[in-house]
Amino acid sequence: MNSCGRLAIILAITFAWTAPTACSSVLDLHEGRACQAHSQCLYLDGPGECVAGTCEPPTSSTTGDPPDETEGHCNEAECATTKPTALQSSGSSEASEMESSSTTGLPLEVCDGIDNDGNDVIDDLDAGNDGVCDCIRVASFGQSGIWRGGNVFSDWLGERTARGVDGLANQMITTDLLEPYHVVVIEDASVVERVYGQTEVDALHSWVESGGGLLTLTGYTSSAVENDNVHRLLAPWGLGYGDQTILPRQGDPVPVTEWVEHPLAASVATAGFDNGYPVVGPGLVYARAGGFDVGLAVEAGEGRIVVWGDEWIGYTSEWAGVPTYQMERFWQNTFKWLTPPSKCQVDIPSG
Ligand SMILES: [Ca+2]
Ligand SMILES: [Ca+2]
Ligand SMILES: [Ca+2]
Repeated sequence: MNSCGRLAIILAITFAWTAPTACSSVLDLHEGRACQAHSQCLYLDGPGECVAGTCEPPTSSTTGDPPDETEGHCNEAECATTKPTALQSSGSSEASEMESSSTTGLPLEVCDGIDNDGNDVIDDLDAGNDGVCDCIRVASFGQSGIWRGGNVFSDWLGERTARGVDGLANQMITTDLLEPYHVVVIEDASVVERVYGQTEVDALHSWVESGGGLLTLTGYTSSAVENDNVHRLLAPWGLGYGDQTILPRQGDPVPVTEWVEHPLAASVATAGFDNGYPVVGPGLVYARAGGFDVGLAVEAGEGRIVVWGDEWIGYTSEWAGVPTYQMERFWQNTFKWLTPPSKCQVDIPSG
């Protein structure tokens, strides 16, 4: 199958087969991406391979014969009337599972907005067993920080999901723009070059109350106006940040070690913090450090909000070589809790 057919498959699966296409090739979700294991290479036609640190397509030995066009692999009409191909990855054992499921007729979960396997959870797929739903849709507004290495939303999340994050930067926040996403992250909102308008505030408020998951970060610049824009977005819930910066690092980042029992804090003992702001407003303070509230969990209508007082957790270097920090688990918990309970819920592996 050529590249056009591959694109047809993912478009058909993701958007419930709304895009008519002609057959031509297999979609390689992680073609050419950096990897450390086969499980990080997601392909639709079977498990990919991690060769010399780069994802490569499935070999013929793992995929078998090219799929017949009548088996849901080509155009809209055919895919809509036959069983879709699973978003599959992660080694030969899972390839066997896919074959077994085809044999028994049990449907496989795919990223299509439908509960294919009938377990009452939509799109609960984690082929790599990395604790992050492959089908999760995440968008970020604002700008990532530059003070440490790596961006959790682009590299770490990209390796664990089919779509990674859509960086929407300074786009206008509208109901239509937000609609496809499970989780929205507000990064440095002081750089969007405008004050968020009331229609944007209302759109985000409505989206959260209808089941969206919102995460806000701060502490990027220590500017007096840094929080003005994010405060506009959080105002409908009376949430925000204090005025004074707190907890600058003294050598190492300040360890956050006070956690309450909550899914966001499960198996997390320490996270790092450096020069952020205290969180304020009605909600559950789930993390504290140095006498300050630094993490707030809020249930808002059918949606959820996490207000975190710093941006330091956004750098993947935050946990690299620091075994005393459980930042990876922090993020697995955060994406899981912010995702609606009936969608994209996958188990987080222990350890
Ligand atoms: Ca399901
Ligand atoms: Ca599904
Ligand atoms: Ca995953």
